[in-house]
Amino acid sequence: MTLPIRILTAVPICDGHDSAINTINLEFIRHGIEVIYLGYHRSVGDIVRAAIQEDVRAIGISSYNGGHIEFFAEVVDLLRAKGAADIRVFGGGGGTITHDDAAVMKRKGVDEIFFAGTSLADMVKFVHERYGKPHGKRTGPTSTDQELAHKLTEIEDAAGDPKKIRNSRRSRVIGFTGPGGAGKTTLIDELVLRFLNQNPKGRIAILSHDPSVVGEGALLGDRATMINSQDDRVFMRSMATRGQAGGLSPATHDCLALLARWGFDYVIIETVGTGQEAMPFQKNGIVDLTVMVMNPDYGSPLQLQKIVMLDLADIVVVNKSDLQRARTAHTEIEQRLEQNRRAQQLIDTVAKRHRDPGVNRLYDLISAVAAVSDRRSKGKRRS
Ligand code: B12
Ligand SMILES: Nc1nc2c(ncn2[C@@H]2O[C@H](COP(=O)(O)OP(=O)(O)OP(=O)(O)O)[C@@H](O)[C@H]2O)c(=O)[nH]1
Ligand SMILES: [Mg+2]
Repeated sequence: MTLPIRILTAVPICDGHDSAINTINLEFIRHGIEVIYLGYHRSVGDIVRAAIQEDVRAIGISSYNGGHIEFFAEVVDLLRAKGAADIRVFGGGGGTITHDDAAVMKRKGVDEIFFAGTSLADMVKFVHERYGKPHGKRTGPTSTDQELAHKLTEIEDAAGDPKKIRNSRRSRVIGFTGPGGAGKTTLIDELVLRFLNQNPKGRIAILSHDPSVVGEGALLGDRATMINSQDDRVFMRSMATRGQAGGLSPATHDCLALLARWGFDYVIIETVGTGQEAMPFQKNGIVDLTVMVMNPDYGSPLQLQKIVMLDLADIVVVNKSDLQRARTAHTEIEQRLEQNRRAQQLIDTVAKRHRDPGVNRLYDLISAVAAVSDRRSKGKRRS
């Protein structure tokens, strides 16, 4: 089976023209390409960091507001400086990039520039022909992030042939799940902000999932929602489920095992938006704490009865508490959890609000649980 091509797409800093790249992303994923979309208004540093962590074969940049000669060249130069010249660069910008500009850009190391009037089919063909082959043998990684990124690619591409990564975990692993659009990524990004502020030397990893069917492409869009996580102390990797139902990918377990012994303080895992029957962390045995993020608009209490994760989660979050139905949702979910007779916590949050007290409470709770499990494992080691 041919492995999906992974590429990163983005729009440069001070540029909000994302309509072209949104159209192109859709066309790419329809043709089997996995696109990690970083969003618009992105700096050279953010783009290169993301491309290295995601270990993509190429970066597609869509630029309309000028400065493209310098911007594309800076991306190429920074990739080279980081020992990641195997990640190629291409892009377009309609009529704002002239043929003369494109010639200069190519001399500076850009593979291709697409002009106004190019068909989407031609761009898809280019990506398949130019970036169809996996990275060949690469020179040794120049950073631990790059080494980790290469290893994750090996694991992902060998999924189905598990490598049996040793589960000798050093990090605390927190699993986030919940229905599509409930606010999982926004919430994780806010928790990351608190972690970075309180741990000046700490590092955190995020393994984030979006759905895909075997042999088809995927839009891996969680990075576009992240603001605080665009930081050198955050290692983020996006994965497509590649045909596996239930919210995770066939390679998740091994990737998670590797991340968990790499030396991060926390590893956070986000599932795809899940349905009523999903129990994504049951088989993994590697998650310390599970957080179920709910949207207040789930329907009626009858729907709540059917959601299996509400029996299993350690913490249930009613996000979007700014919405009108949130109060009712809190009461209904509280009643649902009482039937479980377990010590589950219920927290209301507004993840999209800065300094939200609910998110603070969630952060404190996660830190407290982590501290208890640290003490326990230290105790075990001593005895
Ligand atoms: C749509 C549009 C907008 C929309 C943007 C909506 C959105 N969310 O993207 C709105 C109205 C919001 C807008 C706003 C502005 N715009 Co405007 N906008 C355009 C417009 C009309 C079309 C661009 C477009 O999306 N084309 C559709 C794409 C699919 O086709 P294409 O451009 O021909 O691209 C082809 C290839 O290049 C390739 N391609 C493009 N990108 C990529 C990337 C990859 C990876 C690949 C493989 C291929 C590829 O795909 C296409 C295939 O045929 C252009 C004018 C024009 N006709 O180009 C101005 C234009 C880009 N805008 C312009 C300006 C100045 C602005 C504003 C500053 C206006 C203002 N004063 O407020 C703001 C800035 C917005 C911001 N925050 O950055 C100028 C830029 C001038 C310059 N650079 O010198 C232009 C050229 C208009 C003009 N002639 O003055 N704009
Ligand atoms: N009103 C409101 N909107 C929010 C809140 N938190 C997140 N959102 C919005 O909800 C939308 C989805 O947020 P995400 O964080 O991408 O949700 P998600 O659960 O990660 O989505 P998937 O990964 O696609 O399942 C975004 O437009 C957010 O801005 C909140 O507390 N209140
Ligand atoms: Mg998400």
